[in-house]
Amino acid sequence: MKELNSNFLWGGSVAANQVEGAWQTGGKGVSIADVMTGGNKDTPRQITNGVLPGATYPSHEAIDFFDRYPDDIQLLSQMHFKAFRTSIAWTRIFPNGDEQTPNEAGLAFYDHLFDECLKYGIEPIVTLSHFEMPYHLVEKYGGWSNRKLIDFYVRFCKTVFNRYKTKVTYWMTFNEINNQANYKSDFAIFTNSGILSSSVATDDRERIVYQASHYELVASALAVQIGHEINPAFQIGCMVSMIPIYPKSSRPEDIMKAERAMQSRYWYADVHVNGHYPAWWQQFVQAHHFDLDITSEDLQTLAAGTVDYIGISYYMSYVVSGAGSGDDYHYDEAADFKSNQYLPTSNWGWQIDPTGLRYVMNWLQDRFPQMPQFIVENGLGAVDTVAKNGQINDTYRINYLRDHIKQMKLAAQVDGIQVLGYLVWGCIDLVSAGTGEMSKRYGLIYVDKDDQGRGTLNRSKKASFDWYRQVIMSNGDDL
Ligand code: BGP
Repeated sequence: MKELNSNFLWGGSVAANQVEGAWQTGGKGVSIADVMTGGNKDTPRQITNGVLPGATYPSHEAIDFFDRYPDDIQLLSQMHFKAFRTSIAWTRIFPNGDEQTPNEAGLAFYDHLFDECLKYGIEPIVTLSHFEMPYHLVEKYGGWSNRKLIDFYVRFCKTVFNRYKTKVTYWMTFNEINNQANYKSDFAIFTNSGILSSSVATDDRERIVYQASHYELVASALAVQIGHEINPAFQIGCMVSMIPIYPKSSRPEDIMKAERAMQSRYWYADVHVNGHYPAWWQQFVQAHHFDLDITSEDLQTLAAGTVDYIGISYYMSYVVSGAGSGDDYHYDEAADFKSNQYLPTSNWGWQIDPTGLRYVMNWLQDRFPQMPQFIVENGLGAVDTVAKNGQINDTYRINYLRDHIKQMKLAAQVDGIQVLGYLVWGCIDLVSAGTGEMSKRYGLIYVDKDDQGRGTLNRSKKASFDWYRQVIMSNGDDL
């Protein structure tokens, strides 16, 4: 079997709002993440106006990466990381989002962070927007339902592209942009589109999310063009949450339903990569009289701003069955997704499916044959126990990662897919995006903090730390 490239980007990823804390330091403004309470797997996080009495805001301190990043990056370098993905908190650079002038203290923070990575030969990989838009843009403009957001986002991108053009090569425009396809989820439309569900009539939600998605896609395409003008060597990708949706049986209705659910979740990638909307999408918005604001200039922008690679997050798969709305592109994640009898489930109900990773990589390859793929998130959220001697034996995590890396290697080595790299999500324990918990841990490095915010914040190595170092040093041979 052919080897993985010697410059394969092994490493890990985080997002600013899930690690940094220091939510008001250095002139930082309030972001979406800063007004979300904690929750757990049974109780959803609440979206507040930031003043809910007694609320805990897990992002306010997070794991204090803002102050501790030199030590943390040093730990990652001990695993021989080649790449480290984080996001730039928009609110450190433009605290409200609609200012003309950036905040120098915020810009300086990321200069130092990227320098620290580069010192160890670690490539910084940057997500421009990862569930952390300025809350002011939600309140004043209705988030991405407003066309004005395009200008604000583009100004932010231009500023950071120029500032870090000699330090950062790999960028992604929006984290998991396609999650808002699940427009019935309050969490999805708040974190992706910056829209408060309370401000939208239920029967208008879908239209508004399509409109917001269009503005985001235009903004992404503009960012790609501007980025390439600033530095032609930039590699600017999209980022799509890949969850394969399988038919529950061989019934043709189930198969059609699964195919349509896939189309409904992944048309965002069609636009990012092909530069235009798929035919079914155009029919669909017409048939539903959505009357979207899409100009001919927008369509030219989409065509001119196609991405350089597809970033993928991968955790699980789902199953659907065809009873119901098979003739329409509507699908409802909460109601339609069924469990798969052949797969085990994580403590948080995510169905573990390593083969599904190879499957979605092939699915994308068939759809976008020339596009390199980059696995920018994969990992297991689990409860870790610290033994009396201080050891954390996370064999379940090692098994999960090993099984997924094996499938990723088959995709690269047998199926001929160009894979740029593989990043373990939450390589250091962090605040869960979905639940706000600390106890849903993904890390190779343990952080002493619990769901109530208690703990020393001390870092310690889990068993997976040494295992992953060996994986990287052997370029994926020694699993
Ligand atoms: C993705 C997000 C991440 C991340 C991860 C795990 O959806 O891009 O921000 O947190 O999933 O999800 P969770 O934190 O809910 O376990």
